[in-house]
This record gives sequence, structure tokens and C-alpha cells, in this order.
Amino acid sequence: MPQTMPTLSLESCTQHIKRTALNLGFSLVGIAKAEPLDNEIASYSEWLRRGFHAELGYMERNIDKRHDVRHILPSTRSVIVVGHNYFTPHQHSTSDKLGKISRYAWGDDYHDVIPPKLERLAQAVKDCFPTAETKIYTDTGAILEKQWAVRAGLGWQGKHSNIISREIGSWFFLGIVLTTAELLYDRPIGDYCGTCTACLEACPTQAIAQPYVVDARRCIAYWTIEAKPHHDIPSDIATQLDSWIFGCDTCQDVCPWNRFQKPTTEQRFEPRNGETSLGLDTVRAMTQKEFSDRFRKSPVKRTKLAGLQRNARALETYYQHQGENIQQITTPESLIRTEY
Ligand code: B12
Ligand code: SF4
Ligand code: SF4
Repeated sequence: MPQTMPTLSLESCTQHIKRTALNLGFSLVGIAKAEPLDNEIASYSEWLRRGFHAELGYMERNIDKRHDVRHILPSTRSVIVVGHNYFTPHQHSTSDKLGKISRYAWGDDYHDVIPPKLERLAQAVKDCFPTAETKIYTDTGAILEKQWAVRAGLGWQGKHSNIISREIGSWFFLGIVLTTAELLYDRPIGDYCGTCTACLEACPTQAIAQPYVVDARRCIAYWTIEAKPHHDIPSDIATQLDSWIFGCDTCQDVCPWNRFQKPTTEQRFEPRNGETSLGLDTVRAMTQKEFSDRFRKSPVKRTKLAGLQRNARALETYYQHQGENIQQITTPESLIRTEY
């Protein structure tokens, strides 16, 4: 397909698109040339071979699209990648009656908030290239979003496997616009993890199998969000839940690059009703209607009521286990006291 002719110079078009992204509330934007992800797909296939995708069967499909976005949109020339900050300056309330919700799920669902912004960004491409084709994604298709973010220079892949930006840390969502228009391209930046291993050490379930590689079978985020509600959380994971009832942020909470995060300007990512944790009793007693009303357009709905209640039961096991450990430590002393 011949290159569609821009109405302005390539520089002005690229600038117009990037400026539009920032005006829409994205904090990061970069552009990569559409090429096959040869090295990335080789390590992706190895990840699958080792069974690290747990029961995420969809990860085994559409490998050709993940390898080369031109299997999705033929004649794609550019991959525009944006990052949307979701950090809000709140902390979790914690007690053995509560379960923590991960940050990304405190407000409205990014699958609802981000696509309209991506549509407007796609329109900015068409302002310059009226005949260009576009396609948008945010965790909605067979695209290796993190690998494209690296190629577009948004940041580097941290040892916990999330993308980290030098400017805003890692509390951001990724969004993608594929387009047949040719633009000016950004370059990857370096890896700024250095000798740090804080995330590997902090992961409660040792899910980071080796630096940069997460085994979903051991990841709390997998078990509390993605695992089918009828699957009980295995006891070796349940006893290490670190108080999470939905998702897990431990590896990002300890990352030094998240120390100086700036709050998002998107009000819809503020915690709903100021809540960052859920009462275990409330969840156990919740009816389907209460669940649907409370989590409409919230990421939490993904786990379904049965999944959330399964998580609450597992957390009770976790707190019980914590209690037993404390008791074990105090037992010898209490024995001595009773003898005297
Ligand atoms: C499947 C999935 C999951 C799975 C698997 C996690 C994973 N690490 O892939 C589960 C359910 C566990 C999960 C959890 C979370 N997820 Co998720 N998830 C995805 C999804 C749909 C696909 C990711 C994927 O392709 N994984 C496959 C593996 C193989 O890819 P990878 O981890 O990048 O692995 C590469 C490296 O291991 C690399 N590699 C191997 N050796 C080496 C060595 C070096 C030196 C390097 C650099 C690389 C390297 O090779 C692999 C392939 O290239 C994406 C959306 C999308 N379509 O991309 C969102 C996405 C990755 N998730 C996201 C988020 C926010 C989360 C959570 C933080 C949510 C939460 N709070 O609970 C957690 C984080 C857990 C973690 N530490 O990764 C965001 C991440 C944003 C960001 N800033 O990076 C994404 C991009 C969604 C979005 N659009 O915003 N997720
Ligand atoms: S999300 Fe939690 S369980 Fe998964 S790798 Fe990070 S710290 Fe480990
Ligand atoms: S905690 Fe350290 S090793 Fe892990 S991602 Fe952050 S900087 Fe990299």
C-alpha cells in the first residue's frame, strides 16, 4: 500500500500527534516503527513453554499477531504507544478484617476510560493523514504492549516485568494506536534497574522466577484477578497473600522508581467512595445485586462475585496462618510462665 500523503510535514504531524496525546491526559507518548518482534517473541514462546501463563489459554493463540502487528492491520507502519498515569496519593487501610485492592482498581475501569482517548488520538493521526487506517488497544488484544512501550522509548522493562518510566515510575496503563501512516520514530532507553533486586526479594510468593520473568502460576495478581472463580487458591499461595484481595502491588510498592510519583489528573482513577480495601465480612455477605451495583465499571467486576468471595476465604486462611506463626513464636515464653 502506498504511503498516505501528510497534510503537513512529517515533523509537524508527529508533533501534532504527541501534543494531542498529552492534551488528552496521557503522561507518556512514543512512536516505534512497525517491525516483527523477533527476539521478544522468542522469549515469549519460552515463557509459554515453561507453563508460566498458568491457565491463560488465550496467551497461546494469535502468536503471529503478537510477533508482527501487520497480521492485525496490514500495512501498519507505526505503533504509537501512550502511558496513562493512575497514581493517586492514598494508602491502604489494613487490618485482619480487610483485604487490599491493588491501585489500578481503586477507580473506574481503564478499559472504559482509555479507549475514547485513544479514539481521539487516532483522529489526530487522521487530521494529518486523512486516508490512514488506525486500530486502538489497551489490554484488549493480541499485542505485546510492554515490548512496544520499550521500543517506543516510554521506559524499560523492570525486573518485576512492568514498564518503568524515569519520569513517572510504573503506575501507568499502556495504550496503543496502530496506524498505516509513517511517522518519526523514538528510540528505546536503557535499563535503569542496575543492581537493585528489591522486587524479587519482596514478592511474597517468589513469582518472579528470574529477573524480568514472572511465573503467573505463583503471582497473587493472577490468582486474585484471573483464576476462574471455581479454582481455589493453592494453600502455598493463600498463606502468603500479603493481605491482597484483588490484584497485587507489592513488587511495585517497593520499587525505588515509584518514590517520587506525581498524582494523575484523571479524576476517574480516584478511589471510589475513598475505598482502597474491602471488609472481608462485607464481601462474604455480598449478594449478586450488591456486587453488580458496587463494581459496575470497576476493574473488580472481572473476578465476579464468586471469585471475590473465594479471595476473601483465602485471606481468612492467610490471617489465620499469620496468627499461628505469631503464636508459635510466643509459645515457649508462655509455657515458661505457666510452669511458674
Ligand atoms: C497476561 C497479563 C498479566 C498476567 C501475566 C503477567 C506478566 N508479567 O505478563 C498477570 C495476570 C499475572 C498480570 C498481572 C499484572 N498486570 Co498485567 N497484563 C497482561 C497482558 C494481558 C499480557 C502481558 C504479556 O504478554 N505477558 C507475557 C509475558 C511473556 O510477557 P512479559 O512479562 O513482558 O515477558 C517478557 C520478559 O520476560 C522478557 N524477558 C525474558 N528475559 C528477559 C531478560 C531481560 C534483560 C529483559 C529486559 C526482558 C526479558 O521476555 C518476555 C517476552 O518478551 C498485558 C496487556 C498486553 N496485551 O500486553 C497486561 C499488563 C502487562 N498488565 C498490567 C498491569 C498493570 C498488571 C498488574 C500491575 C495488575 C495488578 N496490580 O495486579 C500485575 C503486575 C504483575 C507483574 N509483576 O507482572 C499493565 C502493565 C503496565 C506497565 N506499566 O507495565 C498491562 C500492560 C496492561 C495495560 N494495558 O496497562 N498481567
Ligand atoms: S504482583 Fe505480587 S505476586 Fe505478582 S510478581 Fe509482583 S509481588 Fe509477586
Ligand atoms: S524494584 Fe529494583 S529491580 Fe525491581 S523493577 Fe524496581 S528498580 Fe528494577
